[in-house]
Amino acid sequence: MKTRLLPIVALIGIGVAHSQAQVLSNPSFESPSLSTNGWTYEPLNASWRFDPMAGIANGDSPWGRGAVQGTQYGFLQRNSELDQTITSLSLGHNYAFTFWMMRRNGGFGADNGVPLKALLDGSIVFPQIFYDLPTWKIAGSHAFTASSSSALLKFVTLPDIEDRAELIDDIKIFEVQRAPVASMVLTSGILANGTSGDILASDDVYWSLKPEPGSDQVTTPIRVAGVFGISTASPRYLSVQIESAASTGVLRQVVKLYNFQTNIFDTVGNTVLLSSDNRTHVVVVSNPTSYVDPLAMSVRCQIQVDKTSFPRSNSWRYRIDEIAFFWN
Ligand SMILES: [Ca+2]
Ligand SMILES: [Ca+2]
Ligand SMILES: [Ca+2]
Repeated sequence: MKTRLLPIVALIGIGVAHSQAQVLSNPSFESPSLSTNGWTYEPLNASWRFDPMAGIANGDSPWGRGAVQGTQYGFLQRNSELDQTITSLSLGHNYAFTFWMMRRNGGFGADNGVPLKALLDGSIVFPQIFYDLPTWKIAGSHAFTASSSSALLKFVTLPDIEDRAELIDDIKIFEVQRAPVASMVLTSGILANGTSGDILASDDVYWSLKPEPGSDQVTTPIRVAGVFGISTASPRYLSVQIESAASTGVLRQVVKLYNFQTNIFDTVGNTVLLSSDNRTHVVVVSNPTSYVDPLAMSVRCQIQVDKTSFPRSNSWRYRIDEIAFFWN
């Protein structure tokens, strides 16, 4: 088996954690201080720009039943936005953010949620998600690289349906480290072109894979297993970014992470691939510690690719331009 093991020399160093200037003002919507159970559209002096149907609420309001952090939270009703220019980013460094979301839950008229997404300078960093439950849930953005010291962070809700609103609170932006790839091994399928080292950068140099001959009825024609080293046993954030493509539009890419608490691989991502390079982001902010080997302080990732339709011909190719793994 030694010949199939293709260890990769770590090219990406682990950055030194450092104290960081505040990049986001009023991240918990505690300013301006409203009266108990009060609320207002478009509050002034909040550091955020609000659309006319977005605002801040306090405590037990027509919008919700209390904050995650402090006593106040933001709300976005129907199709609306709130945004802020974040500052003090370090050029070329990687960042991500977490926040909490839940649906409108004030018992005042309809209690319905509305799909929410987040953009950074117009690029989606949190995909549109419809979270329609009356309990706060933590959510996490993609990792993103600062291309200047400031950027516009915007939360947007759609569609424009009366009485629907989403609440948000306690946004935390933090620097993330890019983890070195300890190893990346092809455990099912055969090499068509390139080497596993080709996944280290988004440079259109590919690790190109194809199914084993005669694997028509095989459930998992291609499986890649990776190990990423991190420097903590208890991260608050993990994400995998895979830039990949398929030669046919019916290939499915399933991303799994090994759960060291239950000793099974959990499916954390499932996408149909495109014929040109596309980035898949998988973000873990709910109990990320369960995915870290507490002794080796590493994360095990598995990527499976198969065809979603019959016949399972083996004339197709799967190619990976880059796999990047981020943690905090
Ligand atoms: Ca708050
Ligand atoms: Ca590419
Ligand atoms: Ca590459």
